[in-house]
Amino acid sequence: MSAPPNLHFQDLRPPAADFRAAVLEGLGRRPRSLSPKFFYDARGSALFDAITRLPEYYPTRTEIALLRRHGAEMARLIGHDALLIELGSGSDVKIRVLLDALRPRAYMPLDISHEHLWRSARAIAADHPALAVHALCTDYTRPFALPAAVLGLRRAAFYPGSSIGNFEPAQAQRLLRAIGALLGPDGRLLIGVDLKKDPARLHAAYNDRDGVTARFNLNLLERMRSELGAEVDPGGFRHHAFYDAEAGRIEMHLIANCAQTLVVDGCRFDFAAGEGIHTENSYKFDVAEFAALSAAAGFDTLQVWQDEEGLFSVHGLAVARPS
Ligand code: AVI
Repeated sequence: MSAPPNLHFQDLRPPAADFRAAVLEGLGRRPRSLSPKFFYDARGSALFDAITRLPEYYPTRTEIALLRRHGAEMARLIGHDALLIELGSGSDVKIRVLLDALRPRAYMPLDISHEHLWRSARAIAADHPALAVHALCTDYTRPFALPAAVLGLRRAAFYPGSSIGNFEPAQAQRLLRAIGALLGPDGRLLIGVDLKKDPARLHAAYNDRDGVTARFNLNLLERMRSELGAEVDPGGFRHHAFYDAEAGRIEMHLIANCAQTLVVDGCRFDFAAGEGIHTENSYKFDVAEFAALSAAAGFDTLQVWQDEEGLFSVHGLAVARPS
């Protein structure tokens, strides 16, 4: 299918050299770690989509139910005719629930995964011919410019999925502040935030029975092999995820089953059995805790929606006026 006339697509995806540099740096430090943003190559994005459909992974369906139930209130908070920027848009399921209620003038989905973004932006543009869709393939933690065509519009952002929890609190605060600066004085932000809960429930969500999350985690090693020509045996590592209640976060690691050597660009990285790479944190919040984080980043909380079980929340925020 060719691109619909209302779709504008800009490809500013990070160069492969970024992944290479991050791998060399991340494997060289102790403890070894890699940013979770590297999960999302085409296969990783497809595996993440599969995660969102797992019975154990409650966040996606709970957030979608909140969007369905409270979409009209959320639209009132955002207002019509805005430029709607979606961070980490991934698949288009969530925005489709809101679009009819929000009636934005222009929609700007941002995602690091090229195929994913292309597919979903094209489908949204085809189904909403009157909506200008300005898709931008980028790492949204880096500064980016808005297209000239949307500069006069009032701005709002949608940041679903609790991806904000994949950042360290200080980084999350910086990112929220940057979003506020982009949105400007009348800016509104709808953000999905996963809540603290029974650790057993959290543990199950990141250790699904079918092993999809394990494949998602191990795909990082496949990606090193296919993109960087790394010498590594993904079968020599296993997925390890647990909830650290004190830190309030899920941690994911790749652990060597027995002694392993990983070679990238002629650099050798030796792993003893049980040694690993820290691949993700996923912070969980209380509603008040997240309100404090967003306030520290310059937002006022206007409204918070959550499900009856208290699993997940969507926060409606406004850029605070300088006092
Ligand atoms: C994208 N992000 C919010 C997911 C999460 O739950 O932290 C990524 C994920 N990792 C394992 N399962 C899902």
